[in-house]
Amino acid sequence: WQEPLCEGAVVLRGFALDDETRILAALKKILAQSPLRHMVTPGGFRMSVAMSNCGTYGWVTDRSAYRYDRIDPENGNAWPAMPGFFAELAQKAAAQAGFKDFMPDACLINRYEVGARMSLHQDKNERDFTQPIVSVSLGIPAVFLFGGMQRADKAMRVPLAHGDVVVWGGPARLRYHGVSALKPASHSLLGECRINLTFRKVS
Ligand code: MD5
Ligand code: FE
Repeated sequence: WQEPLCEGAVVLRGFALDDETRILAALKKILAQSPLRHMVTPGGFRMSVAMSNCGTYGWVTDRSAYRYDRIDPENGNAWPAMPGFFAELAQKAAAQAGFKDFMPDACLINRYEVGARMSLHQDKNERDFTQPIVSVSLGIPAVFLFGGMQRADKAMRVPLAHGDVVVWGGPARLRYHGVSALKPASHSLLGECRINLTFRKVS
């Protein structure tokens, strides 16, 4: 079930559902090594979303900058490896949207509890914007804000549910986007939270 949002952006409804059990089991191991944490932005704000990473690179922020790093600053170790089936899932989704041979080297893990949100931003710390970003939604539903090329452009509201996968590429790759504050709800496997995996090609 494919739902194009605009050129380059496609929602694959339920694409990750067959893998939900495996994904949650893998996340449990990853997060035991590199736990979710609330990072602080260069502006000094504590993010309401808790984050961790797996793969060669992880996205981090602190008081000095946003960046990708091979090392988890909390423990000084490399990030946990990206499971092979994570990369395959992302590659299959990208291929469905027309992006061949997507080889992610970073997977950012975002956990939203009720009330958590992500304000409008662009993802531009990666090197090659011809590479898409693949995002996997798990747990309680969220309203995704899909904006334009300017922060002030009006944003489309896109509901995303457990198992939905979105591929953001082409002209959609650099659009402003965010997530509305999560409404209270409960999911049978994840409880009162949403987890989003974003697969990226950083280097
Ligand atoms: C989320 N995460 O639901 C989203 C999914 C992030 C983030 O935004 O940076 O961690 S990724 C959505 C995305 C990525 C790249 C481009 C666009 C959307 N877009 O053009 O709308 O936690
Ligand atoms: Fe983003």
